[in-house]
Amino acid sequence: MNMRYCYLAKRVILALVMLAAPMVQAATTPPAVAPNPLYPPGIGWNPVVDYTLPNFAQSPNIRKFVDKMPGVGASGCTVSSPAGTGTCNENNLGQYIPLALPDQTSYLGSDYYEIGLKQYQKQLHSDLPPTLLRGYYQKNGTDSSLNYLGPLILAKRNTAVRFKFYNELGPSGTTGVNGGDLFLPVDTTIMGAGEGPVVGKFYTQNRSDIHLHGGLTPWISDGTPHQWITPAGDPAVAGAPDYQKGASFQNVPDMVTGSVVNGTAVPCIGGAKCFTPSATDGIGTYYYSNQ
Ligand SMILES: [Cu+2]
Repeated sequence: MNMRYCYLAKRVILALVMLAAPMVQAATTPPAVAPNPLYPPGIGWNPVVDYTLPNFAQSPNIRKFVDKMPGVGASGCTVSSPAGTGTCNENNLGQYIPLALPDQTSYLGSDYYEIGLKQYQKQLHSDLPPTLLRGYYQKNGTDSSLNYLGPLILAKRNTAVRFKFYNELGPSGTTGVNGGDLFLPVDTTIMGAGEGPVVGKFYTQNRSDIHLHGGLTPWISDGTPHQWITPAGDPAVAGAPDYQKGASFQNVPDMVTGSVVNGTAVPCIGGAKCFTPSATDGIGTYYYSNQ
């Protein structure tokens, strides 16, 4: 092929590409989306976005700076009605960050919290409908509300924080507000997200784990990728121990009954707070040194 022919061929290909472009556009004419009555014109669902397709432009158009940041609400605070002037320092949508209340008597020298994980909905902006979220709340305090980003735990240097953590997500195979399957697509080809040790049996999408950065945390409480737990009684993992708790999951020895470390029985301090662990209890205990 001589140079001139090659040049011509390139021009033809270019022309074809340019011709093809408008045709592709015509084939993907934005679908008719009914205006959302919740929102004034210019706000709300964008008519040129097809919200039925998986993409990363799912949010409607929203206004800037219309909602206040949620403040921190101390134990015993109240949200006003309408929201915005209560003692929880909540914003106009009623959101605030609950200050977790430490139990300082069950494990002397430690701040002890019982924390639950649930799926819930929250309106994150005045121009958005409620968003489905997963998050934490305190079970042993006075405020068990589900607030994004969950309770605030004020820790002090050299005072350990202990958790009894409950995975209370819904059962596998269910979706919706109380569902256990993730509401986002899961790429099961990523290591740890798909098949477990049993061929054809997948790890569940309601596993959870807690991880703290920068606290000189012992490895058993470090929330590594193999230390997840599943909710109590999830039918998808019945009779399959490898799928109930991660392979390197460990409880804090003195927070459970019957723990033996290096051949010595570990005394269970704070008697009432100790429990008899099982692979299906949906519970994990954590110790953060905060050193
Ligand atoms: Cu980290």
